[in-house]
Amino acid sequence: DDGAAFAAVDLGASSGRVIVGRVLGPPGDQRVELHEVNRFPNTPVVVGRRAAVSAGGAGGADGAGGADGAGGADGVGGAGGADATTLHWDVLALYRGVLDGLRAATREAGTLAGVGIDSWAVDYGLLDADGALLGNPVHYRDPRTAGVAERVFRTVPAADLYARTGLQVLPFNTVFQLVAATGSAQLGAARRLLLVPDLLAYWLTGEEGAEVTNASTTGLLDVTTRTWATDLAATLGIDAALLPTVREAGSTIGTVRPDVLAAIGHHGPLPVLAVGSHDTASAVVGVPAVGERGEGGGDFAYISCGTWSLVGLELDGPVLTEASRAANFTNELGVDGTVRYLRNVMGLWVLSESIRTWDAAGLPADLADLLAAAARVPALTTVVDVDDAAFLPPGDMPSRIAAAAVASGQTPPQSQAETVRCVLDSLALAYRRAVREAARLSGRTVDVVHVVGGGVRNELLCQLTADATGLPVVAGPVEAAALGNVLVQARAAGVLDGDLAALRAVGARGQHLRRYEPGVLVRDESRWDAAEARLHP
Ligand code: LFR
Repeated sequence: DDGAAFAAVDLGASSGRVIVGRVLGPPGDQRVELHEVNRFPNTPVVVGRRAAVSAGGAGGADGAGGADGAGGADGVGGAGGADATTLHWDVLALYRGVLDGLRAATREAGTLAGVGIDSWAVDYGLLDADGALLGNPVHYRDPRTAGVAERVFRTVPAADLYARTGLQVLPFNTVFQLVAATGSAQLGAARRLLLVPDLLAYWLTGEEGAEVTNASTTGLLDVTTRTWATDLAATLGIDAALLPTVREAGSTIGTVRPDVLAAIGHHGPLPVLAVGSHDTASAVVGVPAVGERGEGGGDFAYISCGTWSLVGLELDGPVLTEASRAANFTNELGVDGTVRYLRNVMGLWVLSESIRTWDAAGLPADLADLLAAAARVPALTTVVDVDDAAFLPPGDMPSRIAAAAVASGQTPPQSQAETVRCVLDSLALAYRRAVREAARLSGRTVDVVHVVGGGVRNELLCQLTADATGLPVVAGPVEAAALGNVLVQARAAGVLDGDLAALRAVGARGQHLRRYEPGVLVRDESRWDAAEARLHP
């Protein structure tokens, strides 16, 4: 028996992939086998444009709209004039990669039982009244949102926003992007906003909607009712009619259109199933935590480690305290009514952007070589606060790391190896901070840390994470998001059943997991506190 086959589309900030997931084995002993059938680069593109003369007009309430001239369509880098640029996603290239992948998946599986789509969060496409896409989606790293959050807080205080949405403040939250775009011709012509996975699902099926896990990253969703905060949108001058009906993971979005079926060579109906469409939500489903909670009766923490590192806990309900807000913890919604209580740590972006910088300068840029060299650098020589907003935009990363070291009174890294080691030590330090704060703020005890995603391959980082958190780390799988995507589809299709723990037990079977014990590279735990004190004296 080949088992039912599902296609998982998983789009990350640097690449997209289509993975066939088969559910194999008899009931009670089922497992999932993943096979990647297409991988394609996700390369953002900078495009010049004529800056709008004035953003005013359609702006929202006082200070939130573009009427003060500091925001709106003219806000990018404050440039103005003809040299304004925007950083875009190449969403049609991604859609082509999806179609190519679904064709390959069909060839491999014969018949697919479902398709599920997840991607990074917050970004969206706008449709006009004919359902046509209005321009390429803007990348969340585009600087158009600089200073927007602070302006919004003058209309709706940060504490009120948090009480309602439970969301951490990241400059690129959808709500801030929309306020930045207020008054633009494009937003004026828009009739529908679809988050990236929902946009691709719309192209496959013709059905519009907003899957709730990803909708929870917009800053426009009520974290308690899991529905749009339409009054909040109105207060900020955002047309709530743009927002489509919310749907939960596990529901059926629709069936693939006949023309698309023909294009991918699939015979027979093919349902598109809603999964945790925020990649982090699917990755958390894919965490191979077995047993009720963590190992010793406490909770498991997770680090979904890719371009970003999402560090936190799975909870039954949100934590909306002032202490939680001050610590910038987010309550993103998870599958099955759960809350993903976590913080965004800047992640492997800091490393990959350093390598990109070196490569462009003709310096050695082989990841494996650099990691091997970094392993020989003494631990905790230099640390930086990776969560500093200075590291968010694309560009020369090593210089920014050096500047941050100097600003905190440390000697900057003297070589590429020292820079890489600084990044890894600093990430581990940030994980320590986030795991501890998540536990403290939610009143939980953590006894194991699961690392999933591409970071699993970085053995030095995994070991440092165990050392820094003082907890065992269980690393794997790399493709946790695709695994969680397939598990939720399989349950929706009736191939699996049970709660998240049951799905995780299926997902964990047959995974090659690696365990790292704490105290191996840095034996004395207090050294991490000393390093922390250099950053936050
Ligand atoms: C990870 C992720 C994060 C989100 C960031 C931007 O891929 O989805 O969860 O904060 O990308 O969308």
